[in-house]
Amino acid sequence: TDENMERFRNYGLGQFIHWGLYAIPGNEWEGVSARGGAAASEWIRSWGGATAPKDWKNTYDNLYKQFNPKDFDAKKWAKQAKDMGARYMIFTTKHHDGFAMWPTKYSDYNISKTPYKKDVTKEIVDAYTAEGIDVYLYFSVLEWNNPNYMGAEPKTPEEKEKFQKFLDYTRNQLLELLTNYPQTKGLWFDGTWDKSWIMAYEFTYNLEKELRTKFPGIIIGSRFRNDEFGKRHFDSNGDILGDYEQGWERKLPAEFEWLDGNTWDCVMTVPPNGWGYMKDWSGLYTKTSDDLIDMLMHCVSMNGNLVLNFGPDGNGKMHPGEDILAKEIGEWMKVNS
Ligand code: JFZ
Repeated sequence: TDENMERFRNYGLGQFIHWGLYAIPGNEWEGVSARGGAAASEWIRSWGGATAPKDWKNTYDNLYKQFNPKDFDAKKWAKQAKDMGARYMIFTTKHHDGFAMWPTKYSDYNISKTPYKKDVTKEIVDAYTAEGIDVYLYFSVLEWNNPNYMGAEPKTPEEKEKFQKFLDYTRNQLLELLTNYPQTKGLWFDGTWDKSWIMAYEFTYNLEKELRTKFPGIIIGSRFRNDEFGKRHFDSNGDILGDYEQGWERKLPAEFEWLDGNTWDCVMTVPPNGWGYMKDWSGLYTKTSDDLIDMLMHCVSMNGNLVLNFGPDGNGKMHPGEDILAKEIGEWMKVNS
């Protein structure tokens, strides 16, 4: 609805939270820590070369047996986000590893099978909503460990059947999420760059309509539907896909004329790259609160939102560096926003 979109355009600052099984290794595998641009901690399962986890099916994929975040306190996170001045947040309900942070009926690979058992997504949605912070759900369509997932275009009848199962599963999970967590204001999609998803254009077109009918007012990011135009997420009429453009990732937009009249967000990491918990920030250029406030002003002056990422550890605690940034940004926001 126009009202919801108006609200979106006025958020300014948001908080992203990447939290999943990858928080446990924290960017280190058997003593090796990858550095630099490609070393995103949430990608550890598929790191290449010397830092690649050996035998990830028996190692990484079993991390859920250790997931027991004793320090997790959604109310504390929400209070911190509120004090920082965030008006919305995006939570990773399922990243590329396919592990669901809610007790989904459609896969066993989910939070209820961990020693922790509790539905962290519900706790997060409730706590942030109680603080008056709008909640958006991050959802990766791509899954590394799902035999029905296909990166390439499904060709044989068998492949087509499998992929159809995957599409049904995706639809079920999205309907389930929006049903379970009715306070959800919107969706932030990811992992839609593979050819198989691009080919599923009609499926996403129909599903987008279904979601809008069943959950009126839901705000859908542009990265849900993808097509051959790639990163810009336009459809063939040149119209932007979804309600807002999810186009800016770790860099600020400079394409002034193109942004005109559009609605967008820019998501930002503290380290150069890496969204999940990174134990060791040493030797990396991490952004300061001054850097981030400059970025926020840049985005807001162009009618966009800056969404600052936090990657809590396997126990549910924020990185100490993130605690400092949240506090410093909050102090600035109190005076200036
Ligand atoms: C994706 C994820 O792979 C990553 O782990 C993280 O969750 C991030 C928020 O999203 O990474 C991307 C996706 C798309 C682009 C760049 C990084 N892109 O379109 O430039």
